[in-house]
Amino acid sequence: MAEETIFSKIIRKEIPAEILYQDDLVTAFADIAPQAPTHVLIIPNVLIPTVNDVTAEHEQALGRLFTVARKLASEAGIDESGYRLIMNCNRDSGQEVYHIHMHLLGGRCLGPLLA
Ligand code: IU
Repeated sequence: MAEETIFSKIIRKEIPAEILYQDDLVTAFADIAPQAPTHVLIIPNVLIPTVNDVTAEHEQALGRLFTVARKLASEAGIDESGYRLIMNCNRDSGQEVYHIHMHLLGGRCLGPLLA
């Protein structure tokens, strides 16, 4: 069994976070160290440590990450100007929290991906 991270506590509302959306499959909350005017993390409620741990069972929850990203981007008014969705996997990507999460970033020009 993978070890829980602080994100499981955020899902269960055991620690405070600015939760922007929650349903039976996913939770979205504001990143505590925003890198752009809009910086939201969208996570499956089930603990999946990295993308390497994804299986077919997770397809519904992981698909939901995109529909929620789209909804939150629209609500933030950045759907037309544009935004970036990022998922890091393991050390070389800089993954810090081992509960997979989609970063939704926007509200400024983000520049080239590998800058
Ligand atoms: P990464 O993809 O694992 O590098 O991103 C982790 C993100 O989680 C990072 O942007 C942190 O600011 C963010 N975060 C958070 O929002 N709340 C927390 O309690 C912790 C990290 I720990």
